[in-house]
Amino acid sequence: MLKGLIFDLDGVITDSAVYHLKAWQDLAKEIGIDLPESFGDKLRGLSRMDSLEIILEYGHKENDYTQEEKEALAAKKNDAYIKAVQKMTKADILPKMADLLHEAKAQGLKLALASASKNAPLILHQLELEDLFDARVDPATLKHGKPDPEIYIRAQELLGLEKNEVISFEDAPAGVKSIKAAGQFAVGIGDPVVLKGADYIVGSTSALDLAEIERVFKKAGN
Ligand code: G16
Ligand code: MG
Repeated sequence: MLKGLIFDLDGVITDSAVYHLKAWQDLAKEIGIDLPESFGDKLRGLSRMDSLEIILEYGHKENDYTQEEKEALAAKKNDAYIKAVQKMTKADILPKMADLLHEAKAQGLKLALASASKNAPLILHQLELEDLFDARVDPATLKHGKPDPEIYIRAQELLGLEKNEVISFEDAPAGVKSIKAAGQFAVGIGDPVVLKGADYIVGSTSALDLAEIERVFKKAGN
């Protein structure tokens, strides 16, 4: 029986990916790497340091920096990113998402956040959504990033639920892999080809319908 919903943040609740990409592009430019817009999709769901690594590899500069220098680069990107996030308001919540969260709450479902972002508390505050969530995984406490199942297993445990009692929402292939490796029902938001491992897929949050998702979840034997 369905008892809880688990959400990724970036790309599911709000489109912070555009701000991540802009901050990475500015940083990359400073060190001589020209990051195309299409790189944004590669960064989805990856931790800050994993994002920096793939950017340096893309620019053939992965061996040019010490760990300390890499941390300084990541911190610089984060400072720029936080400035952008501080301008976010509840108008930045993706279409239908606020309705879905409130509908779920009204049904008595528990809600958890499974975001790789260390800035998730600040973003939830800006979006005025922090009070809706019963639990939030602190990514600083995780050993592995997505696609490892750790973050979705932790979110489910924080809610005190079993894997067949939750539905998890993701926009990134790494995130869908993480949900499926955790043995949970995955709702993918985005391109069906890219998110093909998910149990139910919508093109965008505008197409989300909680009653329909619950119907498919039950039909799948949950
Ligand atoms: C998000 C983004 C990633 C970002 C990560 C870490 O993950 O999709 O691009 O690198 O958070 O963010 P921060 O640098 O703020 O800690 P998610 O899991 O919310 O999609
Ligand atoms: Mg995401």
